[in-house]
Amino acid sequence: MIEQINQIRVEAHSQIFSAPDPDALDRLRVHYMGKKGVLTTLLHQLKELTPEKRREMGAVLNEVKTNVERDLKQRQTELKRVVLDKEISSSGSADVSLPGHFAINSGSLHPISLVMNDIVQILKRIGFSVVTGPEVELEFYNFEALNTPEDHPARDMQDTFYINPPVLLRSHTSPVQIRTMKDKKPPIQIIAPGKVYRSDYDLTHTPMFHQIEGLMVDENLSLADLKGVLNYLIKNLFGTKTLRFRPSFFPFTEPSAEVDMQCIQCKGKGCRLCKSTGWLEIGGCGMVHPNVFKSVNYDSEKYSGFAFGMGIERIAMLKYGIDDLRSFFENDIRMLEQF
Ligand code: 2NM
Repeated sequence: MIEQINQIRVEAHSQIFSAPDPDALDRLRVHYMGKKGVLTTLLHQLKELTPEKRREMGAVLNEVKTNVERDLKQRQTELKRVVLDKEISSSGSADVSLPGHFAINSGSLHPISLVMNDIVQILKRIGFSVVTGPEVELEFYNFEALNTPEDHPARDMQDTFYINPPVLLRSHTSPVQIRTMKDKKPPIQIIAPGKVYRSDYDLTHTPMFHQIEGLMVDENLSLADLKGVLNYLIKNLFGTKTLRFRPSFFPFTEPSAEVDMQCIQCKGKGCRLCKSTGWLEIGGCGMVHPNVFKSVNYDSEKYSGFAFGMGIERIAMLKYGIDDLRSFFENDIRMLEQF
């Protein structure tokens, strides 16, 4: 029996490693390890031996069996590689355009960024340029130059985040317009998008939110030009052109107005979204106040200008039908991946 086992040991190894393909290898597996395979048969024959011989032969046989199993496994791995190499070389090269084995999650833009980009791109088409400025500002650019008096409620500690007076977090992006006007002579046609900060936190207010403001200064600009720009913007953003201007007050514009858009849900008939008014407030606007021009050394006899501003969160809620402001700031992937 020992000669037989030793012969198998030598033969099996060389046969396994010269098996040309997976089918030939499988036939060898059956030949040695199968139910009627040569190793299995020998194992059955052990019981005909004396206990002493059985123990001796059993140990040798088990060692050979383990080696054959290991050789089969190793050759299988080698042959898989051979088959794959053959497939790749017969097709000329690997097809790198094949989809991967795993779904890769791609990122997407935050709805606030989407709306911001939309508005910027729409206004760029009619000649506006984007300008940015610091979020940590000085009282001068945030209030004083904007004709906002010392005792104006907006300057109150309760509404504005003061870092160390006169240093504060800007409460609107208008200081960017002031900086631009101090730098450049008219004509000016700019938009200032960015983050702004106010000490306010409830269902409809967050201490940080996003704004975009526009400013145009030239000779002979009028309210008609302002209305033209806003009509164009809202037509391209929401598909409606029906706007309403309600008289209002801002320290930096005169006259000033709140801008309402006809309700996009009920088309003005009245619904829950517009609280039965038929209108949705989308921003504010006005003609630049002469005192603002004075603070940037523009001649208000020669130049006139209009400005407008809107909150991006509010626009995004209307555009995408989002009813909870807080969902913008929670970064819940189930909300974000819908955009
Ligand atoms: C608004 C509403 C009305 C505005 C004014 C200016 C500046 F710098 F030219 F005076 N920038 N932005 C303005 C005017 C902003 O947002 C609701």
